[in-house]
Amino acid sequence: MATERPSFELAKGINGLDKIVLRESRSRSAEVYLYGGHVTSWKNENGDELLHLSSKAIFKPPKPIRGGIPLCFPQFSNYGPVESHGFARNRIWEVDASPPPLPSNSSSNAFVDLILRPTEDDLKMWPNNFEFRMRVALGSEGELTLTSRIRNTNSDGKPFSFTFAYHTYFSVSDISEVRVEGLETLDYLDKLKNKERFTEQGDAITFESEIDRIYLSTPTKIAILDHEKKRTFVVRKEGLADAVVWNPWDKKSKTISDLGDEDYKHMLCVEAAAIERPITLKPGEEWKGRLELSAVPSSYSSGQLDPKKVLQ
Ligand code: TA6
Repeated sequence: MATERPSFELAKGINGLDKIVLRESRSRSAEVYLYGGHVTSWKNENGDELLHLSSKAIFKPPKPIRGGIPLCFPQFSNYGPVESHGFARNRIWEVDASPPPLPSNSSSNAFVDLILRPTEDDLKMWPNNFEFRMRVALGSEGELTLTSRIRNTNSDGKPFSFTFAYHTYFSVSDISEVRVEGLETLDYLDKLKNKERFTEQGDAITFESEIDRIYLSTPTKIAILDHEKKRTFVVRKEGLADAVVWNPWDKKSKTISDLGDEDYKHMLCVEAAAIERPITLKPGEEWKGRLELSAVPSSYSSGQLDPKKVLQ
C-alpha cells in the first residue's frame, strides 16, 4: 500500500505556469500543469514520451493546452449548456493538501492530489457547487493513473448532471500502422455523421481518414497497438462507460490553429468517458472515474495481442 505522503516537485513550466513533476525510478516521470489539472507528459524508463503534445500547443490561459490529457468537465463536446468540453481544462487547479483517503495498491508514492472548485463566474455559467478532486499517480511499473472524484456540494438540495472525458492524446509512431482492439461489434455515435448510431464491425479499428466516434458501453480494457514501435498502450477504466476515438487527419488538422499540420500522423485520442448516460449526483454524493494507462512491449503477431501481457 502507498503511504498517504505524496512525493512530487513543484516547478515552473512553459510561460511560467506552475507544474507538478512526478518521478519514479529509472527515468520514469509525469508532469501535470495546475492550469487545467492537465497532464502534459508521461515518460517511460527510457525517457520516451508516451503522450502527444501538439507542436503548436499554446500554454496561455484561457486557451486549453492541446495534447496530453485535457479534462472534459462538466461537459463533453457540445453536449450541454457550457463551452465545448467544459471549463475544468482552462481553470487553475490547486494542490489538495488534505484530500479524503484514497486506497491504492501501488507501492509508489509518486502522486499528487489536485482540487478544483467553481469561481463566482463559473457559478453564473453552471450554477452548481462542486469539488473536483483528482489524484495523478505514477506507479512502480510506470503506469499512469488518474482518479477523479467529483462531489455535489450544493447547499440548496439541487442535484446536478454532467458528462466527462479524459481526452487522452497518445503518441504513436505512424497512425496508419496503429490498431485499436476492444471496441469490436460495439455501437457508436458518429460525430462526423450528425451523431448517428452505427455498429462497429468485427475487426479492430485501423486508421486511414478522419475519425470522431463515441463508442458506447465499452469494456473496461482497450488496447492501442503501435506496430512500428512494437508497443501497446493498455487503457483500463472504471466508472467511464464510453470511449471516444478521434483523429482529425490532414484536412481538419489545418483548421485547428494550435495543432501542427503533420501532428495527426503521430497522435491518437482514445478517451475514457461518460457521455451517453450523464452522471447525476444529489447533494453530498460523489462520483469516481478512474483511468489507468500502461505501455507494454507488444508481441504483435497475426493481429493478436500478447494475451499474457495485455488481456489478463
Ligand atoms: O473528442 C473528440 C472531439 O470532441 C472532436 O470532435 C474534436 O473536435 C476534439 O474533441 C477536440 O476538441 P477541442 O475543443 O479540444 O478542439
